[in-house]
Amino acid sequence: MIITAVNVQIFSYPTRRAVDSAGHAHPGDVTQASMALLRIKTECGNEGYALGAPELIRPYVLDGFVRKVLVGANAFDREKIWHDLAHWQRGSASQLTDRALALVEQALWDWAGRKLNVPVHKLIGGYRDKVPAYGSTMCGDELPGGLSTPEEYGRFAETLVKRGYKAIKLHTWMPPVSFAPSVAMDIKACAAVREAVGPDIALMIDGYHWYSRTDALTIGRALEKLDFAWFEEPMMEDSAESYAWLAGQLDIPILGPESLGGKHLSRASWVKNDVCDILRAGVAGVGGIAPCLKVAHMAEAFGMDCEIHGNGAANLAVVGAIKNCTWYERGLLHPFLNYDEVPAYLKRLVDPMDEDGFVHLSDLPGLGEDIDFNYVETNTQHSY
Ligand code: LLH
Ligand code: MG
Repeated sequence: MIITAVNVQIFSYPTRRAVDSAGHAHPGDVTQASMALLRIKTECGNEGYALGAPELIRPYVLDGFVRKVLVGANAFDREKIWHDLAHWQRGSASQLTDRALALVEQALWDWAGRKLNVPVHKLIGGYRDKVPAYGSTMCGDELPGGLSTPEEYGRFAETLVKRGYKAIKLHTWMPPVSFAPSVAMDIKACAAVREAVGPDIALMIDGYHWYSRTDALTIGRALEKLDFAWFEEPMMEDSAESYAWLAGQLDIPILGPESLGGKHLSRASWVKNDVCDILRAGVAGVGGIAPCLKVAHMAEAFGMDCEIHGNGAANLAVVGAIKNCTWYERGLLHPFLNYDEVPAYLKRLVDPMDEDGFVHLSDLPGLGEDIDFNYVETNTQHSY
């Protein structure tokens, strides 16, 4: 099945999510945002799709690398295509990112699923049809009634439990919030949430990512008393030594790495050097579904869990395909936003959750994104 065309459509859609000066999402006024629809077409006329940030797959990246590798290749040869693209990264002066690799590879999986009339999570594993979700909050803010105090986290946690969530992960306050980072506030927020939801809800924290070793140790010891399930990315992940130091002193499981580069290879080093207790990888962060599966399977071979980072169809497909991941990360959530609202460019949510907190895997062929192609056409800004 030879690939004949790779195209991108940039379209606009309304969003209530705004990004602060450090890149963290918060609620905002309704604005128009842009999204890229990557389309990979083969000689038989079938197409595969992936949705992502326009800058990832801008014309320079599409012409300079992606089309050169894909056009003329067999769409079933994902591993070969992925390695050829990964090779291009070295000579691309950092222009071809892991996230771009992931987007292209996702579209190839979507193509294969649609072509074979099978959901991708069945093609790549087929472990389960539903998975418990944790409600993953947005980072803390200074919006009254939002996530601006420990008490507000507590109240929001109660709402999430009523919605069905059996687990909650707090993203706490990070700069540019005026009082962030704050060890004391992070501990207070965790205590308020535990107090609000009682002992039977699993809790995790993903706080300021650049704490010192000693600050992280202080938080970790408090989390142990509050019976938290894991402690995520408290320090810069470039320092594996700091994580090994922390994990060596705490009983609470340390989870990572999430934002560290190095695809599946860096995760192998963390396992070999006993740097963490639970491994982490997300499709976008490690360069695709296949490298993400490699991480999860490696973790399984070492008796470790691998918690998949992030929401969305591709991450959900991986979670559905593996055994050693307990939760799907649903979010990011905020009291001012309704996550259950379907985005304008989709016909249904990719991760619908029932009242018992289970997200159901799609039975659609492909990745499970039910794209509203009429909406995309009507709102297309430009194509290339
Ligand atoms: O810093 C943030 O905005 C969040 O941590 C975000 O990156 C989120 O994707 C995350 O870490 N989830 O686990
Ligand atoms: Mg995280």
